[in-house]
Amino acid sequence: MKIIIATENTNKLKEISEELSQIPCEVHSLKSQFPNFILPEENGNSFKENALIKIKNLPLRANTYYIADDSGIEVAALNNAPGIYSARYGGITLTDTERTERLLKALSNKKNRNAQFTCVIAAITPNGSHHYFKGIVKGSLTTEMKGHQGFGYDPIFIPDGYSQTFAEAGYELKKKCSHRSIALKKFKTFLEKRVFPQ
Ligand code: ITT
Repeated sequence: MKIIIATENTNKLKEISEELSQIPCEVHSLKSQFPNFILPEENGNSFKENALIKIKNLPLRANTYYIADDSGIEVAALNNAPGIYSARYGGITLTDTERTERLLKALSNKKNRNAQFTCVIAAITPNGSHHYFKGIVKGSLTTEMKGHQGFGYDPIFIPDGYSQTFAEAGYELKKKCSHRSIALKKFKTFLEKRVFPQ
């Protein structure tokens, strides 16, 4: 069985591949299988819609599951922005660091530092059915960037129950409690029941 991951974000690809490495299947990036495929514009209104958009035009193949991740950070003091616009917050030309600094600036006079990361994994099965798996991790935002691991907003996010940002603690912490790990664990349970029944 093959799982093809549709993302242009190399950090996401690494995290998803690592999480799926424990199951008996081949895991491939979309680029390695369809080098000329361009991910469609993400013009949906939810994580769920945007996750499906990334894979819905791919050709169905026997024994092949397509998956895509749409994710983002929702900040309570900003009415849950940037949410589905997290990758574009501040404009598409910004680097991750510039984007994160911009978010910190928008929060500079805000006492409420609550935030959550959400991830929705969309999956298309070999027979074309669609399935969704959601993960949320709640936490709080720091007032300055801390740590150098991970990507995106990892340097300012401390998950509830921990004292370090995702960027300080690194992948071991994300593996335990991140939005992506939670969604992927649900996807793995689905696969185990469907593809590898006892
Ligand atoms: P693909 O669409 O190609 O998968 P992308 O990075 O554009 O890549 P999204 O549209 O889902 O993906 O945007 C997700 C953004 O949310 C991402 O670029 C980060 O800014 C942020 N984000 C999501 N998960 C994150 C995580 O685990 N750590 C830090 N930031 C994250």
